[in-house]
Amino acid sequence: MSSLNKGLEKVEVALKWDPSPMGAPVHDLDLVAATYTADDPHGEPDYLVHFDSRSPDGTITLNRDSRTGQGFGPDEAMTLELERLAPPYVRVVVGVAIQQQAGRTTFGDVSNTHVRISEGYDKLAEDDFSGVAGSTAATVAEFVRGENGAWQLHGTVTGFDTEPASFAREMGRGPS
Ligand SMILES: [Ca+2]
Repeated sequence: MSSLNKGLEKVEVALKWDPSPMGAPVHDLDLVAATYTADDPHGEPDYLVHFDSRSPDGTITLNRDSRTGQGFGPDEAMTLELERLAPPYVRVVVGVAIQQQAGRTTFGDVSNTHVRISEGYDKLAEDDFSGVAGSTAATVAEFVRGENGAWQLHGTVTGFDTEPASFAREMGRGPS
């Protein structure tokens, strides 16, 4: 094995947004990761990781969870230890869903949204969701295990228009 093919090992996805103004309904954004196995890489997720669901093997961790966007630094952050994922896992998709309460809330309604994907001090990608302002959810990263076993980051921010629960099931398929 050539070390030149070394892929991503441990990445972090960090999400920030500004709280809604005083008196307005709170904006609750959620990071969601879905894992896929080689049997069904674009179908049903094998498992999901989000605010009330953990990774069974501890490889994907939601380190920080916010329901309002208040505070300094990232409001939500997730660590993915890709190199520790068992061999059947070949794809992990990470998305952001906006909790829908009264009416329809899109990225355009939320101030200063920002997502950053990094490995150590290396920034791999970042986005401000301006390209998906009309969407209620979006995929932000797709990690794929190549034939040589190395994990790579693919894809860009893609908008969806679904509730968080259905988004988590559908996000691996791409927008319909
Ligand atoms: Ca949240």
